[in-house]
Amino acid sequence: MTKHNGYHVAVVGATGAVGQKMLETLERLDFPVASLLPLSSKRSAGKKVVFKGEEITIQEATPESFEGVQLALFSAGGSVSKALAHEAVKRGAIVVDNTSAFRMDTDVPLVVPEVNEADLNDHNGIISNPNCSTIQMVAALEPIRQAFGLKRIIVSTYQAVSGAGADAINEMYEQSKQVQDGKELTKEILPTAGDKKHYQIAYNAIPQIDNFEDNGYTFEELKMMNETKKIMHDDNLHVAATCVRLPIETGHSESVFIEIDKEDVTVQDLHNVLKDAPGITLQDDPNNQVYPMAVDAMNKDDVFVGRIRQDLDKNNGFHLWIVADNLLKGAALNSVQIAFSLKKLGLLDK
Ligand code: NAP
Ligand code: 12T
Repeated sequence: MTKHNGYHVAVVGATGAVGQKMLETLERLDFPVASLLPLSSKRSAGKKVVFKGEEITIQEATPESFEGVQLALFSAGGSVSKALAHEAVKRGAIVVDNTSAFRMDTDVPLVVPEVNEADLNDHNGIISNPNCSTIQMVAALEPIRQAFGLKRIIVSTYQAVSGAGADAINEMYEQSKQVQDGKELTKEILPTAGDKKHYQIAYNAIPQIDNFEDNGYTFEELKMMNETKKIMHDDNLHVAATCVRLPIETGHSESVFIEIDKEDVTVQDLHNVLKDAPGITLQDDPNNQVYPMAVDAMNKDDVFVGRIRQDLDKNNGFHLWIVADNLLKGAALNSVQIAFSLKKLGLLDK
């Protein structure tokens, strides 16, 4: 029956910055949805979302919510995923989880379809969507790795506030206004809701995303480092990250240095590899001031790559600038693409 009418789909966190984009993306890409179940906390239960022109009442997410659900897209934070993802799987659903709850579990595929779609075949009910900053980086670097090998990545990020949720977007705009009006600033969320101190994001740059770990890296930085090795199936790849939050609504940018495995590769060779790569748009024409920018990437599906330069000291070193919409390719779109891949591989119809 479902083959013809589509699937029974739940979106957990449907009122959130990512959840809203999941609903939009399922509709825009015409994923076959037989029924849509928007779930949230008690706070938003009873409110309505619009899906394909129809108003649907949001329900509180409970274990029983998942009876009859075939596909559940989770984006309501790690604790919600830990409490409910297995409940959904127990009831027959496949879970695509946007949180960091299960990403490094050995029995959970961590998937960017352009890079490692086949890993989906090994799933045990839960599939993890990588961190937003990881996704756009591996999507751009995998074609280079395939062609020339990859030894090392050093990345610095310039991340938008929408990655930290709807409340963080509001905090940035409120503070911007407070600065302009000469008022005292409200500082409640950024750099990260779960930490002790909160700093101004308006007109600032904050070198902290997520909490600090004992080794001095933030968890966001470690996510990029560990997830990249897992997705590329290469424990010997050297990866180091510095993650910074900027007062940008949406669109993460990354300055990336790579060392490839071949000598005598040129910028033109990298252009040739990237210009036909799936999900990548090359924007690299310095003579005409063409390069990717966050404001241009907003609401776009692709990952944008430019500023490609050969290192002047290291023949096998290259510098790139990689930009994507963190709520789309970084989160909702990648999850919906995973859903399409599951369908293509016949994994949703079991
Ligand atoms: P957000 O705008 O703050 O939205 C949070 C959503 O979670 C809301 O829909 C909220 O519902 C729901 N929620 C909160 N507590 C809940 C509970 N106990 N039970 C059910 N639903 C609950 O956050 P967001 O930016 O959309 O991000 C949500 C999560 O997605 C993040 O915590 C993170 O784990 C993940 N994420 C991943 C990436 C990535 O890199 N791939 C990027 C961004 C976010 P109410 O309306 O009822 O409060
Ligand atoms: N703290 O799902 O704050 O790993 O931008 C994504 C984004 C965690 C995640 C952020 C975060 C994730 C953020």
